[in-house]
Amino acid sequence: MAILPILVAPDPRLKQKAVPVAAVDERIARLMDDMLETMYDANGIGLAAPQIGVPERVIVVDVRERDQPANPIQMANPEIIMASEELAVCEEGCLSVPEQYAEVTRPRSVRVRYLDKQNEIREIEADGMLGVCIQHEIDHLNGTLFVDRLSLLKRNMIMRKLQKQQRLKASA
Ligand code: GNR
Ligand code: NI
Repeated sequence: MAILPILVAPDPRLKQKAVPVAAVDERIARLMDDMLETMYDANGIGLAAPQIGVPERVIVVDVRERDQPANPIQMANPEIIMASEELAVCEEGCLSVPEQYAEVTRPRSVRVRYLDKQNEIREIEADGMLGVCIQHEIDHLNGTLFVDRLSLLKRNMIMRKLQKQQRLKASA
């Protein structure tokens, strides 16, 4: 397993659409494990392959509560096959937009079809934090960041703050 560096916006690789995997083979299974290790190391609850510079449709999530045992889900080619009409607002952050947070509106629950680590087709119904996180990760596969779902004004504000913060960090 390996901990990989996470790309930070405005890296152009975060804007590209990722391609489906042909199957979950040994290479993809290894990628899933490296992503999980990278996510845990960064204290994230989700990670998408484009965030580590891999343009393939693979995501990992673990939204367990504090003090609960690990509960990782690793998915290839995740697809939202149903979304509730009802919406919900959640405060989101992103490892690729570090230390910036904003309220994002999304469907309250989604039904997702994906390939698991054994290359088996699976479906889950996800709401709450799991639903938010899976939708956030699938957005990454389509080159979309949570800030792209905000008003232009809010997005520009966050991106300016992020770039200022990154400049300060680089000169520290
Ligand atoms: O760690 C993360 N926390 C988070 C909080 C609210 C909504 C979405 C997320 S996902 C984020 C990790 C990340 O950037 N995944 O792409
Ligand atoms: Ni993210």
